[in-house]
Amino acid sequence: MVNLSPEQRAQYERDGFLAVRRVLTPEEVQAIKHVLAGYLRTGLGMLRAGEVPDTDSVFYNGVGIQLEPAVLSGKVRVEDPTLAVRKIWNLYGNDPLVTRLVQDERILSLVTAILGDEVWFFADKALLKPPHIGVEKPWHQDIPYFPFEPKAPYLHVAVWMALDDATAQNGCMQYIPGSHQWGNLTTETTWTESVSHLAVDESRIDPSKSVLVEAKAGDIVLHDGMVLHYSAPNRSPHPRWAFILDFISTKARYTGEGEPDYPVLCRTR
Ligand SMILES: O=C(O)CCC(=O)C(=O)O
Repeated sequence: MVNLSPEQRAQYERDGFLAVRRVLTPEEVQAIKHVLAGYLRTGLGMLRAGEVPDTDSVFYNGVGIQLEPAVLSGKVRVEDPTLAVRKIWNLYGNDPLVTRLVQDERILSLVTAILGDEVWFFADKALLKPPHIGVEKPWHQDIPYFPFEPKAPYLHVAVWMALDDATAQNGCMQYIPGSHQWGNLTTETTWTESVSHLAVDESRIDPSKSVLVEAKAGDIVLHDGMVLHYSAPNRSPHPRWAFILDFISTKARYTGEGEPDYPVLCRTR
């Protein structure tokens, strides 16, 4: 169990994000990386033979794997799948370690301290920013991506786990403090080569107000679904792997088809 102090809670409510240091052990970080690398090596084994998929994403046993644009376009040839991928997602229910992690009491205690006793687990994804070619994630808010209303603060928490040390050079997270209170600024779909994003009204963003949150492997950064956030391209020789879990308060209204079939998780005591 990880308890947030009153100061940490107040900081999260004021800024819309909060770094919680040294939550995962080095062994746990290595175990998650090992799982991800296993899926990448199996799902993208073709790279070793110099073959590149002709689509942006491939699926392996229900797990999605999205190539970095530079690899997909052939601009850069990478044979090692762990150095070629932008994103891998949907491991919950496929991999036992990730399935356990989603229900880990340290994670759930952090999430329910913010969202209340009952939450939906919505999604998992790892963003890998390989050395030299990892693309930026433009400024955005998360909730507008998700089939939930209202687009308002304190209904979604992202649990962003550093699996490598994340620095200004390899693309650590950046936030505009307090912007979770600014309403829905999402405007249109934009593209970074083959990768689509929901962009926000850039005139509202003053990059000089952005706070870089460097993190050591094993640290967690929590952020609200409405806070403006960004990560820069990785121009360094070091990878920047992060694993992200998205949780939604069951007080939010589901706007997708039928009934939501996301697992409902409760505070552990
Ligand atoms: O890890 C990153 O670079 C971006 C993560 C992000 O934007 C998110 O979790 O919404």
